[in-house]
Amino acid sequence: MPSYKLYYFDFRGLAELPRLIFKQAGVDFQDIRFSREEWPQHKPDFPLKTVPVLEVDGRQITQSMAITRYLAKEFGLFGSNNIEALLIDELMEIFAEIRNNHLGKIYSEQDETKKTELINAFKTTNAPVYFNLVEKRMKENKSGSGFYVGAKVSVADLLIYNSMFAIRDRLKKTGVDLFEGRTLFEEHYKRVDALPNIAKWVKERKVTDL
Ligand SMILES: N[C@@H](CCC(=O)N[C@@H](CS)C(=O)NCC(=O)O)C(=O)O
Repeated sequence: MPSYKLYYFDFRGLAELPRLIFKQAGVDFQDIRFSREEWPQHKPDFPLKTVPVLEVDGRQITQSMAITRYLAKEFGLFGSNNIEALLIDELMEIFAEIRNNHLGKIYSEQDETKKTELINAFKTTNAPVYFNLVEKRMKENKSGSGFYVGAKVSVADLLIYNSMFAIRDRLKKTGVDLFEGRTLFEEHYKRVDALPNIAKWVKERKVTDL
Protein backbone atom coordinates (compact mmCIF):
# COMPACT_ATOMS: atom_id res chain seq x y z
CA MET A 1 0.00 0.00 0.00
CA PRO A 2 1.46 3.41 -0.94
CA SER A 3 1.89 6.16 1.62
CA TYR A 4 -0.80 8.83 1.26
CA LYS A 5 -0.73 12.46 2.37
CA LEU A 6 -3.74 14.69 1.72
CA TYR A 7 -3.04 18.43 1.96
CA TYR A 8 -5.89 20.91 2.37
CA PHE A 9 -7.29 23.56 4.64
CA ASP A 10 -8.76 22.88 8.07
CA PHE A 11 -12.28 22.41 6.76
CA ARG A 12 -14.34 19.93 4.70
CA GLY A 13 -14.46 21.72 1.32
CA LEU A 14 -12.93 19.95 -1.67
CA ALA A 15 -11.00 17.48 0.51
CA GLU A 16 -13.93 15.95 2.33
CA LEU A 17 -14.95 13.49 -0.39
CA PRO A 18 -11.39 12.09 -0.64
CA ARG A 19 -11.34 11.90 3.18
CA LEU A 20 -14.66 9.98 3.18
CA ILE A 21 -13.23 7.55 0.63
CA PHE A 22 -10.19 6.88 2.81
CA LYS A 23 -12.41 6.45 5.86
CA GLN A 24 -14.92 4.13 4.15
CA ALA A 25 -12.05 2.04 2.75
CA GLY A 26 -10.31 1.95 6.13
CA VAL A 27 -7.04 3.11 4.55
CA ASP A 28 -4.57 5.21 6.55
CA PHE A 29 -3.56 8.64 5.26
CA GLN A 30 -2.05 11.78 6.68
CA ASP A 31 -4.75 14.45 6.84
CA ILE A 32 -2.56 17.55 6.66
CA ARG A 33 -4.52 20.76 7.26
CA PHE A 34 -3.32 24.34 6.94
CA SER A 35 -4.82 27.29 8.76
CA ARG A 36 -5.46 30.42 6.68
CA GLU A 37 -2.48 32.03 8.44
CA GLU A 38 -0.13 29.14 7.60
CA TRP A 39 -1.20 28.85 3.95
CA PRO A 40 0.93 31.62 2.34
CA GLN A 41 4.14 29.95 3.47
CA HIS A 42 3.05 26.54 2.06
CA LYS A 43 1.40 27.74 -1.18
CA PRO A 44 4.66 27.80 -3.22
CA ASP A 45 5.27 24.10 -2.39
CA PHE A 46 2.35 22.87 -4.53
CA PRO A 47 2.30 22.38 -8.31
CA LEU A 48 -0.71 24.64 -9.01
CA LYS A 49 -0.30 26.69 -5.81
CA THR A 50 -3.65 25.30 -4.67
CA VAL A 51 -4.95 22.43 -2.57
CA PRO A 52 -6.24 19.73 -2.27
CA VAL A 53 -3.10 17.88 -3.23
CA LEU A 54 -2.70 14.15 -2.76
CA GLU A 55 0.84 12.92 -2.29
CA VAL A 56 1.21 9.28 -3.32
CA ASP A 57 4.60 7.93 -2.30
CA GLY A 58 5.98 11.46 -2.50
CA ARG A 59 4.42 12.37 -5.88
CA GLN A 60 2.07 15.36 -5.73
CA ILE A 61 -1.25 15.11 -7.59
CA THR A 62 -3.66 18.05 -7.98
CA GLN A 63 -7.39 18.41 -8.81
CA SER A 64 -9.96 17.16 -6.33
CA MET A 65 -12.05 15.24 -8.86
CA ALA A 66 -9.04 13.41 -10.28
CA ILE A 67 -7.94 12.57 -6.74
CA THR A 68 -11.46 11.38 -5.91
CA ARG A 69 -11.67 9.13 -8.97
CA TYR A 70 -8.21 7.68 -8.38
CA LEU A 71 -8.86 6.84 -4.73
CA ALA A 72 -12.30 5.38 -5.46
CA LYS A 73 -10.80 3.15 -8.17
CA GLU A 74 -7.90 2.09 -5.96
CA PHE A 75 -10.20 1.09 -3.10
CA GLY A 76 -12.97 -0.65 -5.09
CA LEU A 77 -15.47 2.20 -4.77
CA PHE A 78 -15.97 2.98 -8.46
CA GLY A 79 -18.59 0.35 -9.34
CA SER A 80 -18.25 -3.24 -10.48
CA ASN A 81 -18.40 -2.73 -14.25
CA ASN A 82 -18.22 0.01 -16.89
CA ILE A 83 -21.94 0.80 -16.78
CA GLU A 84 -21.78 1.33 -13.03
CA ALA A 85 -18.66 3.46 -13.51
CA LEU A 86 -20.51 5.46 -16.20
CA LEU A 87 -23.42 6.14 -13.83
CA ILE A 88 -20.96 7.23 -11.13
CA ASP A 89 -19.22 9.55 -13.60
CA GLU A 90 -22.57 10.98 -14.69
CA LEU A 91 -23.45 11.73 -11.06
CA MET A 92 -20.06 13.34 -10.42
CA GLU A 93 -20.53 15.64 -13.41
CA ILE A 94 -24.09 16.52 -12.32
CA PHE A 95 -22.90 17.65 -8.91
CA ALA A 96 -19.90 19.48 -10.41
CA GLU A 97 -22.31 21.34 -12.71
CA ILE A 98 -24.64 22.18 -9.81
CA ARG A 99 -21.69 23.58 -7.87
CA ASN A 100 -19.99 25.42 -10.73
CA ASN A 101 -23.02 26.80 -12.57
CA HIS A 102 -25.44 27.45 -9.72
CA LEU A 103 -24.42 27.07 -6.08
CA GLY A 104 -21.11 28.93 -6.44
CA LYS A 105 -22.95 32.15 -7.35
CA ILE A 106 -25.54 31.61 -4.63
CA TYR A 107 -22.95 30.96 -1.92
CA SER A 108 -20.99 34.10 -2.83
CA GLU A 109 -24.08 36.37 -2.65
CA GLN A 110 -23.59 38.47 0.48
CA ASP A 111 -27.08 39.97 0.67
CA GLU A 112 -29.16 37.43 2.62
CA THR A 113 -32.47 38.43 1.02
CA LYS A 114 -31.03 38.11 -2.49
CA LYS A 115 -29.35 34.84 -1.53
CA THR A 116 -32.66 33.37 -0.39
CA GLU A 117 -34.36 34.53 -3.61
CA LEU A 118 -31.61 32.90 -5.68
CA ILE A 119 -31.88 29.60 -3.81
CA ASN A 120 -35.65 29.54 -4.10
CA ALA A 121 -35.33 30.21 -7.83
CA PHE A 122 -32.79 27.39 -8.19
CA LYS A 123 -35.00 25.07 -6.13
CA THR A 124 -37.96 25.52 -8.46
CA THR A 125 -36.17 25.70 -11.83
CA ASN A 126 -32.85 23.88 -12.31
CA ALA A 127 -32.58 21.79 -9.15
CA PRO A 128 -35.58 19.55 -10.01
CA VAL A 129 -34.07 18.80 -13.42
CA TYR A 130 -30.88 17.50 -11.79
CA PHE A 131 -32.44 15.88 -8.72
CA ASN A 132 -35.25 14.15 -10.66
CA LEU A 133 -32.63 12.41 -12.78
CA VAL A 134 -30.65 11.36 -9.69
CA GLU A 135 -33.87 9.98 -8.16
CA LYS A 136 -34.65 8.17 -11.42
CA ARG A 137 -31.21 6.54 -11.26
CA MET A 138 -31.80 5.59 -7.61
CA LYS A 139 -35.10 3.93 -8.58
CA GLU A 140 -33.38 2.02 -11.39
CA ASN A 141 -31.27 0.21 -8.78
CA LYS A 142 -33.32 -1.88 -6.34
CA SER A 143 -36.17 0.67 -6.52
CA GLY A 144 -34.02 3.15 -4.60
CA SER A 145 -33.74 0.94 -1.52
CA GLY A 146 -30.01 0.26 -1.80
CA PHE A 147 -26.86 2.02 -2.93
CA TYR A 148 -26.62 4.24 -6.02
CA VAL A 149 -25.19 1.50 -8.27
CA GLY A 150 -24.95 -2.26 -7.94
CA ALA A 151 -24.95 -4.11 -4.65
CA LYS A 152 -22.29 -2.24 -2.72
CA VAL A 153 -21.32 1.22 -1.63
CA SER A 154 -19.40 3.39 -4.10
CA VAL A 155 -18.07 6.91 -4.33
CA ALA A 156 -21.47 7.89 -5.76
CA ASP A 157 -23.06 7.22 -2.38
CA LEU A 158 -20.36 9.17 -0.56
CA LEU A 159 -20.74 12.04 -3.03
CA ILE A 160 -24.52 12.32 -2.55
CA TYR A 161 -24.08 12.09 1.21
CA ASN A 162 -21.31 14.69 1.32
CA SER A 163 -23.15 17.05 -1.04
CA MET A 164 -26.40 16.88 0.92
CA PHE A 165 -24.57 17.57 4.15
CA ALA A 166 -22.55 20.45 2.68
CA ILE A 167 -25.44 22.08 0.79
CA ARG A 168 -27.78 21.92 3.78
CA ASP A 169 -25.11 23.21 6.12
CA ARG A 170 -24.21 26.06 3.79
CA LEU A 171 -27.84 27.13 3.27
CA LYS A 172 -29.12 26.61 6.78
CA LYS A 173 -29.40 30.33 7.56
CA THR A 174 -31.76 30.83 4.61
CA GLY A 175 -34.19 28.18 5.89
CA VAL A 176 -34.39 26.70 2.37
CA ASP A 177 -33.90 22.94 2.07
CA LEU A 178 -33.12 21.96 -1.52
CA PHE A 179 -33.93 18.32 -0.69
CA GLU A 180 -37.31 19.00 0.94
CA GLY A 181 -39.78 16.20 0.19
CA ARG A 182 -37.17 14.11 -1.59
CA THR A 183 -37.70 10.85 0.27
CA LEU A 184 -35.29 8.79 -1.81
CA PHE A 185 -32.46 11.25 -1.12
CA GLU A 186 -33.37 11.28 2.58
CA GLU A 187 -33.41 7.50 2.89
CA HIS A 188 -30.20 7.21 0.92
CA TYR A 189 -28.55 9.76 3.23
CA LYS A 190 -29.53 7.71 6.30
CA ARG A 191 -28.17 4.53 4.70
CA VAL A 192 -24.73 6.11 4.14
CA ASP A 193 -24.78 7.84 7.52
CA ALA A 194 -25.24 4.41 9.14
CA LEU A 195 -22.13 2.89 7.53
CA PRO A 196 -19.89 2.23 10.57
CA ASN A 197 -16.73 3.88 9.20
CA ILE A 198 -18.66 6.92 7.99
CA ALA A 199 -20.64 7.27 11.23
CA LYS A 200 -17.38 7.11 13.21
CA TRP A 201 -15.68 9.74 11.06
CA VAL A 202 -18.62 12.16 11.06
CA LYS A 203 -18.75 11.91 14.85
CA GLU A 204 -15.03 12.58 15.31
CA ARG A 205 -14.36 15.11 12.52
CA LYS A 206 -13.92 18.76 13.40
CA VAL A 207 -17.04 20.89 12.99
CA THR A 208 -16.26 23.64 10.49
CA ASP A 209 -18.25 26.23 8.50
CA LEU A 210 -17.19 24.99 5.07
N1 LIG B 1 -9.89 22.71 -9.51
C1 LIG B 1 -9.21 22.60 -8.25
C2 LIG B 1 -9.48 23.84 -7.43
C3 LIG B 1 -8.49 23.97 -6.29
C4 LIG B 1 -8.70 25.26 -5.52
O1 LIG B 1 -9.10 26.29 -6.09
N2 LIG B 1 -8.40 25.21 -4.21
C5 LIG B 1 -8.57 26.36 -3.35
C6 LIG B 1 -9.27 25.93 -2.04
S1 LIG B 1 -10.87 25.26 -2.29
C7 LIG B 1 -7.21 26.92 -2.95
O2 LIG B 1 -6.23 26.21 -2.92
N3 LIG B 1 -7.19 28.22 -2.62
C8 LIG B 1 -6.00 28.87 -2.09
C9 LIG B 1 -5.29 29.71 -3.07
O3 LIG B 1 -5.68 29.76 -4.27
O4 LIG B 1 -4.33 30.35 -2.67
C10 LIG B 1 -9.65 21.33 -7.52
O5 LIG B 1 -10.80 20.87 -7.74
O6 LIG B 1 -8.85 20.76 -6.79
